[in-house]
Amino acid sequence: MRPSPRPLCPDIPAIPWQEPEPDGRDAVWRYRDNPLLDWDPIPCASRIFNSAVLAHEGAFVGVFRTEYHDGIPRLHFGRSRDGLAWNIEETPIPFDYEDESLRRFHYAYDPRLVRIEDTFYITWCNDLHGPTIGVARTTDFRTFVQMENAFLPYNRNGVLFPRRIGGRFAMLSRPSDTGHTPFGDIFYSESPDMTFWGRHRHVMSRGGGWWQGLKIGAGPVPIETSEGWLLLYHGVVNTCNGYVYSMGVALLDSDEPWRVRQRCANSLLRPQKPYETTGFVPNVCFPCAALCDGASGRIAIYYGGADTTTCLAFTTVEMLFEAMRRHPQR
Ligand code: BMA
Repeated sequence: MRPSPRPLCPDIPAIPWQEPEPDGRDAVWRYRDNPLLDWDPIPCASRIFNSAVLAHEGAFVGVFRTEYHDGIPRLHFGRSRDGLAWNIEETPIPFDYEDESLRRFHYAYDPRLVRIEDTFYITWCNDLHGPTIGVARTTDFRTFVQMENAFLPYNRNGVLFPRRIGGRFAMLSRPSDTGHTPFGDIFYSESPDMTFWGRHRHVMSRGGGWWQGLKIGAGPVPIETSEGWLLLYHGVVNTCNGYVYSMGVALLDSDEPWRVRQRCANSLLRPQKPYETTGFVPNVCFPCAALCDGASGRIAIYYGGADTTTCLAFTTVEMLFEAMRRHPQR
């Protein structure tokens, strides 16, 4: 018998968790009290969604896509004791700048948050005369330094790996256009210093099942396992009623993550509940963060619902592998 895949990540004893329903058939199941954040979550904002969460010092921290009443998204910092109830700051993260020319703000959205060695990095969709990948670092969640944008425009869904690979920082991203991009595949890039990015590799393309026929983009920071990196990602189909965003999973090679080892042909989470099908943009499940407890293999996925709500869903390392085994994409 093959040994079961082991998560290679720190333990999070306090990871938010609910068991699936006894008759549950799905590899991913929703938190029963979703959404965590609903309309008008803080006075300055009508919606908080597509946000990033990390376990930190026995509790949880997050960077939140906070949509103001002028419709412009900004990044806010938040804390939670249990990963469920969030205390989100009333003002945007006050970035310092590594270089003064970075001091321009038009919008900031879809953050990801990762710890690499002793530093925490935020990546997000930033404006550089069109969308690209903004990067910032902090060591204490008090002082945040915005660094060089990773790429030329146009690009979205910049997701760092949680450790160096082959001695270099590594990032997934999705080259795009200036608007609602009707195409898109996932690429891999490396950097020796978080400033200069290169050695770009193609990772995987849209296509296969219709749910991911239009475009795909990396979701949460990849989860390291004994078999490779588990990548949760979003896939989009263009329907006669607009784009529909679902979530899928693939396994990337440990040392050469541009090589796809396995990929599930089916979506694992599709817009279905009212807080996913109805909102500012209907029919969106958009994962941006996943906590994984190394001891149990439990995974808590944070995703945006309908560009309006912050939601939570659960799975395990084992169940994601099982889904890829049962429904392989060929
Ligand atoms: C994408 C991004 C996401 C959003 C999605 C659906 O292009 O802007 O932030 O959730 O569209 O509107």
